[in-house]
Amino acid sequence: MPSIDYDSAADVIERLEQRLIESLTGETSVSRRTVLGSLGVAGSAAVGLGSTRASVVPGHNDEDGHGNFGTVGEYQDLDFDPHEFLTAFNTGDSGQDNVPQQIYEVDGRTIREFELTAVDTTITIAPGVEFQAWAYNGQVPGPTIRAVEGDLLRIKFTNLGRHAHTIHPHLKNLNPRMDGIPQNGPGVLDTGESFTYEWIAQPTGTHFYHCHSLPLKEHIHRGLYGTIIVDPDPERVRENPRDYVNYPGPITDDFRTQLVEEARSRNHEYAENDAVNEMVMIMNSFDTNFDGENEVYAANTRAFGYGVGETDGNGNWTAGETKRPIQIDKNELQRVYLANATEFDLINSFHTHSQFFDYYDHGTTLTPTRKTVDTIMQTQAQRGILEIDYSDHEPGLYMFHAHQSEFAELGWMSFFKVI
Ligand SMILES: [Cu+2]
Repeated sequence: MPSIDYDSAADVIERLEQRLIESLTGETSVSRRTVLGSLGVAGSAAVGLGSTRASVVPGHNDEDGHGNFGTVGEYQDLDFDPHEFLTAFNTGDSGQDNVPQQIYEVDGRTIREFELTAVDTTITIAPGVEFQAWAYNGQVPGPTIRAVEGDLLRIKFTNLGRHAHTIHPHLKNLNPRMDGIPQNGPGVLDTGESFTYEWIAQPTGTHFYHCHSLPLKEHIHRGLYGTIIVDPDPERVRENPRDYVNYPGPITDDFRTQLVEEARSRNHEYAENDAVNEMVMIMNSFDTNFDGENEVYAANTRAFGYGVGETDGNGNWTAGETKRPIQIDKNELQRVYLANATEFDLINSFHTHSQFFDYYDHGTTLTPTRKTVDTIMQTQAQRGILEIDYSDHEPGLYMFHAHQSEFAELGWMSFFKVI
C-alpha cells in the first residue's frame, strides 16, 4: 500500500513550479492567482503579501514585502465554510447535515450516536491551492462531536477511502478494543469495512480524535482529525468539586458555587451556555509538495480564513467575500476550544493582540491552568479552552495568530471584529 499519492504530488509540484516561473519572469502582469499560487515553493514572501503589485522575491531589501498579512484573491470553492465550522457542534440532538446523528437513552444513560465516514477528497487550503485530503465526512477538520461527561458515544465508522483507517479517541477509554489502533480490537479498517466504536465521554474537557493507521504522520496530516468536547455535569461538580480543580486548598461553599457556575456556563444543555460565544479552532498545516515541511498553516484549514480581504496596509480594510473576520459581540464571553493538529513542526501557538485570556489546558479543570496570558503553545494533540473578555475594549479589529512568525505569514493569522 503506497503511503504517498505520488501522482497527485507530482501534479501539485508541477503546477506550483509553473506558477512560480510565470510570476518570476514578470513578462505578464502578476495576477493575484499567480502570487498566491506560488506559495508552495516561494514560501512566506509570497503568501504574506496582500498587495496586487506583489513580488515573489523574498529578502530584506524587498520593498514590496512590507505590505500586510493575507492572501490575495477569494476562495472559489465554497463547499467548506470556516465560519460555519467554527460553531458547528454535533450533539446527537442537532448538528451538521453531513453528520448523521441521534440521541437516545438506554438504562438511564444518554447515548449520542454519530456516523463518521472516511473518504478521499480535494480541499482548498488557500485561494487557488488544492490539497488531496483524507477526511471524515468529507471535511477537514472532521466534525466536532459534543457530549456531556458520562454519556456514551457510539461512533458508526465506515471507511470509503482508498487506504486503511481508524478512529482513535483521546478520551479516558476503559476498553482497549475501542482504542482505534492497528494492534487491538478491529484493527485498521480496509476500504468498505465498518465498525462501531463505543467510548464513555470522559473526562470533562476538549479532546482530540484522529486516525491511527501507519504511517501515522501522513494519516493525520492528510486531514483525519477533529475534536470531542465533553461538557462538565454541574451536579457532579457540586458533589466532587475536588475532581475539577488544580488547587490543593480548602473548597469553601463560595468556591464550590463558582465551580458549578463555570460548569453550567460550559454545558450546552444549560441556559447559561447560551450567553457565551463558543468557537472551535483546530490549528493545522499542509505539506503541499510532500517534502516533509509545511507550506500552508491555518486555524481550520484555510489560510487567512478569518482575515480581512482587501487592505491598503495603512489601517484601511474591507471585508472579503470569503475572507472575513470573526464578528463578535463585546458583551459576550468568548470561549475558544483550541486543538493542535499540526504535523512536522514540534509546536504551534495562539496569541491575541491587545488582549489577555484565561487558559484551561485540556479543558479538564474549571479553574484556569494559565491565568491572564496572551500566548500559549500546544504540541500535536494538545488542546485547551480559552476564555476571552472584550467587554472593555473599543470596537474594531483585533488580530490573533500563531506566534511562530513563519506560521502566521503562511496563513495562521486572523482577526476578531469586535462590535
Ligand atoms: Cu488513516
